[in-house]
Amino acid sequence: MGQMNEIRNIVILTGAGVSAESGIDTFRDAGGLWEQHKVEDVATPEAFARDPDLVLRFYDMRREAIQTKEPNAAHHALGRLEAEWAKREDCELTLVTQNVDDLHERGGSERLIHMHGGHLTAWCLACDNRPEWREPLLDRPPCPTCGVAGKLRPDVVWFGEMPYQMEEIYAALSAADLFVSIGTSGAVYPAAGFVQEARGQGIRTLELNLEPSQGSAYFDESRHGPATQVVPEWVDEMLGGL
Ligand code: BV8
Repeated sequence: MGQMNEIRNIVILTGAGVSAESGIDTFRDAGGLWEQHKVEDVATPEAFARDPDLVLRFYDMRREAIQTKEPNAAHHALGRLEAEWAKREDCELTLVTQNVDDLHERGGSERLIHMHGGHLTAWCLACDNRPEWREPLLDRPPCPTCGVAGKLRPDVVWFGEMPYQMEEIYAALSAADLFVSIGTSGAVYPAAGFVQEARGQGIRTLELNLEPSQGSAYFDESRHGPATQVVPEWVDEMLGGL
């Protein structure tokens, strides 16, 4: 991995694999099927228009599930890396997650971009606010901001919708010395394209995943194993065994 001291700005991308050992199903392990639907067919604006109850039940079930889970050693290691990195002169760490759970926050990460939104805010289509939200949406509750009922949707980026904070992400990527992809299959764009973006700019790339992802060939280095093992090991290496 070359000299660690050359690495100042790091961009980390995580996917469902980083939360797998906390007991949150990945899209693959759940077979990507839910009630005989592929996630790509349920997580779309068209599906929401066609069968809002099906989509709301899908998200109510997952929103409830994540509130019973705990961050794992990988989340905590990334929180530790961020805290240590912040103490270093001219060093930046940006964590971009595709995950919609809050385990990175609870593992100590603060410089976090949820590019596909999150389970714990809702999006009111009447007033466009995104209030904190932990309850079901199936019964069409009123928006806590504007009071209009039945206009709250999951604040999650569906297939065909534009991911959040893309400018910020590309800005962080263009300033990076290292791009690390953790626990993602490399199946969904634009996230799956970040490694090619990094390579194109001559940025070092590392993959930490249970098994080779679809984009594995693009990485300078790939380490395979469970996130709770390979991520703390990598963080210790980056911190010089602090
Ligand atoms: C957009 C939120 C444009 C919802 C998600 C054809 C070609 C290329 C692209 C497309 C195409 N057709 C359509 C597209 C675009 C589409 C896309 O990429 N489709 C795919 C199916 C081909 N993308 C989009 O629509 C995106 N938007 O392109 O907008 C645009 C332009 C202009 C104007 C408007 C719009 C939006 C995509 C976002 C969809 N939302 N999530 C929700 O969560 O319900 S996607 C969801 O699946 C995740 O967020 C993630 O992004 C994606 C893949 O999931 P992963 O996190 O990678 O999880 P997965 O299960 O797949 O893999 C787990 C990995 O972990 C595995 O590798 C496994 O080995 C590993 N693992 C397992 N256990 C462990 C482990 N690793 C370590 N330790 C372990 N213990």
